[in-house]
Amino acid sequence: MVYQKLIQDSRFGEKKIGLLIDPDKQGVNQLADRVRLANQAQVDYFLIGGSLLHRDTFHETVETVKQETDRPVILFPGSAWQISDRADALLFLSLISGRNPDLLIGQQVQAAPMLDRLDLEVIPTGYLLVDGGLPTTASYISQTAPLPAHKPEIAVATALAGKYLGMQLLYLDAGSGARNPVSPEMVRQVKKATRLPLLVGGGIRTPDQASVAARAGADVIVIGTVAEQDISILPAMVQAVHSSLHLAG
Ligand code: 1GP
Repeated sequence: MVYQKLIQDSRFGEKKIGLLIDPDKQGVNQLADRVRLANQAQVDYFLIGGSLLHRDTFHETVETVKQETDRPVILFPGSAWQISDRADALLFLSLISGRNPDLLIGQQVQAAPMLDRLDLEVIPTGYLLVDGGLPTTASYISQTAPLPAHKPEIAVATALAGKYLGMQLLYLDAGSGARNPVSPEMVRQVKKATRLPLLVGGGIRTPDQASVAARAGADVIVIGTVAEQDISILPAMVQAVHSSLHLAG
């Protein structure tokens, strides 16, 4: 089970890296090569999803990634139709930083009957969008205001509310292509307050930024854009994350 592994790694302070694959961004042939490179680089997880998909390649993308890797494949759905039982788990996201009822509960109601029929691990996830210095596709499409970057206390209150609502995982996301990643101070405070497994992504472009987030308390660093632009950065990113120790506090 993916969640059990996340919990275990989090308890032992083992830092992991997830490669986000946006089904729109690459052809299937190119995708297979990229997944093989990610395997060689020792990427721990593959995440698949996007907040705005133009092309109908979602299922083909999940199938291709599953064929090419034995690492867990986790769905990170932008909407209720991004579901496939070929994946290992699905982040059942509620956008708790926003006040858009469709993304707090509407899409979830649409997805739930299908999830009930499938043999797919479902992980209740509190999803927090954080201001990354530029409007992102995620903030625009979701029609929500992101959390202010320099107000970790609001992130903490939101994350705690998610925890008390029963969410088992938190994802702090500055949004794909963010100018600034989530600050280490926000990561640190959210982790300290909730002690839930924590994914952090959005705008992480360098091994140093990945390491900073991991040391602040992120359990899984998610990268997308930087690897789309230059896949050869993966080994250095993985190495930076795997060698990071959590500076508890
Ligand atoms: C976006 O956290 C992910 O939801 C990854 O962001 O594309 O900026 O790496 P980047």
